[in-house]
Amino acid sequence: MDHGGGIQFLEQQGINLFHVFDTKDVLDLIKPALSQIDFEKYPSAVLIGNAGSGLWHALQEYGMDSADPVDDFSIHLANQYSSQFLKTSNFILYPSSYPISLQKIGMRTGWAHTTPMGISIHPKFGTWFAYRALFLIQKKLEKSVPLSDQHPCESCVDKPCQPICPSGAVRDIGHFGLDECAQYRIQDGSRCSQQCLSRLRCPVGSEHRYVPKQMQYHYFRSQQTILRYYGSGS
Ligand code: B12
Ligand code: SF4
Ligand code: SF4
Repeated sequence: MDHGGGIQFLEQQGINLFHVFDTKDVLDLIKPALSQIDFEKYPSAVLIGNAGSGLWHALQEYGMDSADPVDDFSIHLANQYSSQFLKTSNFILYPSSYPISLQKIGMRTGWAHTTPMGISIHPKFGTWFAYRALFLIQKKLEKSVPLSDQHPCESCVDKPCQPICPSGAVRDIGHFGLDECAQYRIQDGSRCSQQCLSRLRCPVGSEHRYVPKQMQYHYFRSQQTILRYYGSGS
């Protein structure tokens, strides 16, 4: 189906990852978080994300004056795409407080694979991507065909992301130590307060690495969340 120019609009704003699901195909991951809605009304679910720095530059144009600029901009884009281009209503599942695992939903697109450092990897963009919005729409769109590219970590023989991690959190694929990482990040003198050394060492998609201000923004915010979860550290 034609998205009424909506995909081009999103691309211009730095949304370069886009996947349409039949809602029934992701219901097992969504429904436990919000059973009260009538899913029959929403036949399609759209997942959008950004890779690289395009969205960051578009955000500077849009404005960063709110408390949560990236999330607010992402909601704005999801709403514009739904109402202006598809002429339909949506129900935003993310950003929100619903406990829905974007990483698990992302795996079903075929472009996200599990790494030793937990964060998922894209065959082209490496780990330099994030999910920006997940929303249900009241229109049936043609579902996207999942990518079938090879998992980049399987052909990465040396796995340089492992030895560089100072907390020992980066082990085998699917066995990331989130607690060790988080505790290390908030220690005094941590080398990971504003960056992830393992992520920087991964060769896949390094040309799509975030620009310094973008990296600072995301690492600062996640560090604040870690401080709320794990206390103020030593
Ligand atoms: C809460 C949260 C965190 C918390 C986790 C605290 C905790 N133990 O609960 C903290 C602050 C630690 C965190 C950190 C990061 N996060 Co985070 N996080 C989330 C968030 C908002 C919710 C997770 C959740 O509760 N899911 C609901 C439950 C039902 O699903 P779940 O899969 O079982 O959830 C667990 C995992 O998601 C895990 N988790 C959360 N973040 C991360 C990151 C990694 C690398 C791993 C292994 C696990 C993990 O914690 C959850 C609870 O146990 C998700 C967005 C989302 N809605 O999925 C992003 C998300 C998972 N995080 C993401 C990212 C990028 C990061 C950071 C790299 C951010 C940064 N720049 O520092 C770091 C990674 C860790 C590191 N190396 O420092 C991305 C991952 C994208 C990708 N490519 O895979 C997500 C999907 C957000 C997004 N918009 O794309 N995060
Ligand atoms: S360095 Fe290799 S093993 Fe580590 S995340 Fe990158 S591709 Fe995967
Ligand atoms: S942020 Fe630092 S401690 Fe955490 S995984 Fe990356 S390199 Fe390891």
